[in-house]
This record gives sequence, C-alpha cells and structure tokens, in this order.
Amino acid sequence: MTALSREIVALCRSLGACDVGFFDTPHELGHGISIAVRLSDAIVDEIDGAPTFTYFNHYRSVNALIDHILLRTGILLAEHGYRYITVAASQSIPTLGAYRGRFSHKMGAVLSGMGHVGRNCLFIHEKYGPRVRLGTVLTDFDAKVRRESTDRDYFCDKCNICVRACPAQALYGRDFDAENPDEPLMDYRACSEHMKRAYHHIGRGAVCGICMRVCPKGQKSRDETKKL
Ligand code: B12
Repeated sequence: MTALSREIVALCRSLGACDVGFFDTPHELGHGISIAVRLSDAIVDEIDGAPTFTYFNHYRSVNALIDHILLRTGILLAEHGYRYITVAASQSIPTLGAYRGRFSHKMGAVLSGMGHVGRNCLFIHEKYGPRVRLGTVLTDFDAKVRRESTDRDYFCDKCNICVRACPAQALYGRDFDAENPDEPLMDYRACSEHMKRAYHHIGRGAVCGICMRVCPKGQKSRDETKKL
C-alpha cells in the first residue's frame, strides 16, 4: 500500500467509514475509491413492514456524512496532484437513464473486494452485510491495492427472505452473475413506485429498507458485534 492510500484509509475511517476499498474502472478517470458507512442496527431493526421516520433521518444524515467523506478524500487527492470526481451518495441522474446514478456504488464496492451483491440486489459487506451505505470517488490515482472478499459466511444464502418480504414484489430472486453483470436483479420501477405511493408521508418516497432489514447477513453482523 502506498503512503497516500494509507492516508486515504486513515482519513475515511477517522471520518466515520467502516471500510475503504480501491478498484480500477474503465469509466471516467480510471480508478476508484469505494467507502462504506455502517448503519445503526437499532434504527434498522425498527423497520418492521414499513420504513420509520427515524430511518429516513438516518438515511439523510448518513448520505450527508458520505458526501463529506468523499469530498475530503477528493481534496486530499488534489493536494497530491490527482484529479477526482465525487459520486453523490444518493443522486439519480435521469439523463443517464431511468433509476441511474453517475456511477454504481455497488459496482465500485464489489470491484474493490469488500463484498458481493445478494438476491436483495444490495451490496452485502463481508462483515456488516447489507446494512451499509456506500460512496465512490473516481480518480486518476492508482492505489495499486487489490483485495478479494473471501468470507463465504457473508455470501447470500439464497434464502429468499428478502424476495418474500418485499412489499412491492420487486425482487426477481435472481443471483448476481459476474458473467452477465448488467442483468437486473429487480424491477427498479416497482420498488420506486411503491416507496412513493406507500411511504411518501414517512420518507418522501425515497426510503423503504425492508430488503436490508430482513437479510440474515445484516442480523449476523449485529449478533457478532455483541459477542466482542
Ligand atoms: C437509483 C437508485 C435507486 C433506484 C434503483 C435501484 C437500483 N438498484 O439501482 C430505486 C429507487 C429503486 C432504489 C431503491 C433502493 N435503494 Co437505491 N440507489 C439508487 C442510486 C442513486 C443509483 C443506482 C444505480 O445507478 N443503479 C444502476 C444499476 C445498473 O446499478 P446497481 O443496482 O447500483 O448495481 C448493479 C451493478 O453495479 C451490478 N454490478 C455489481 N458488480 C458489478 C461489476 C461489474 C464489472 C459490472 C459491469 C456490474 C456490476 O450489480 C448491481 C445489481 O444489479 C444508488 C446510488 C449510486 N450511485 O449507486 C442508490 C443505492 C443503490 N440505493 C441504496 C439503497 C439502500 C436503496 C433502498 C434500500 C432504499 C432505502 N434507502 O431505503 C432501495 C433498495 C433497492 C434494492 N434492493 O436494490 C444503496 C444500496 C446500499 C447497499 N448496501 O447496497 C445505494 C448504493 C445508495 C448508497 N449511497 O448506499 N435506489
């Protein structure tokens, strides 16, 4: 690991990231930095058949924190002479297509080796399951750090609990296929329309979180933390 990549990891962690990874990408500046911020188990556990007002606040404050961490990382990169583009924690850019951000944080997180994508179509972190929110900095800095998520305990068990629990019946129950990575695992429109229709009064149609709440991989991280 180079001195700058070490400095980036230390900065992101000091600001609240639970993990930081590096990856190469043919997009934009050639390389990326993926960060994960762990959500509060107590807040996620309160999601019971519907999102809560507290979860909506958490969603917004974690997004703000992620945007801050990404900007601080970018400023550090610029001080060392590198270019950077921060990808907003949560921003759809309709000119890029329906339900698309500038860059898929899940893809960055997978490529950086921090975990994988499960049947709930969420990124499952190798230690915290899906209860993480993500961010990405695109950059021309090549950290030359490569890692692979190997903890199979955190791989999706294909239990389909998320598929059954989704109130919009949006999840196809399909596995992520590295050979065919662009194949959708869910009906984005069904998910989005349900959030707008059913939860507008709670989270302005931006949150649900049931697929994250019910995933046993997230509950496992909580149980393990208690043991420490
Ligand atoms: C638009 C959007 C939505 C849309 C579309 C959902 C979607 N899955 O894309 C709607 C409104 C439906 C939505 C819903 C939700 N969202 Co949303 N959303 C986004 C946003 C802003 C853009 C996503 C995007 O560009 N999608 C385009 C598709 C193509 O990519 P993708 O699904 O992100 O990822 C696929 C590819 O990356 C591919 N892939 C994986 N590895 C690789 C490797 C290679 C080489 C390739 C080519 C592809 C590939 O597999 C993934 C799954 O198919 C992102 C933020 C961001 N910039 O990433 C948040 C984001 C995906 N949302 C998030 C969350 C948590 C939610 C909700 C739970 C709502 C909530 N907050 O309560 C639900 C859950 C839906 C679900 N089960 O996935 C989180 C996911 C965190 C995680 N642990 O995975 C993100 C990353 C925001 C964040 N900052 O953390 N969301």
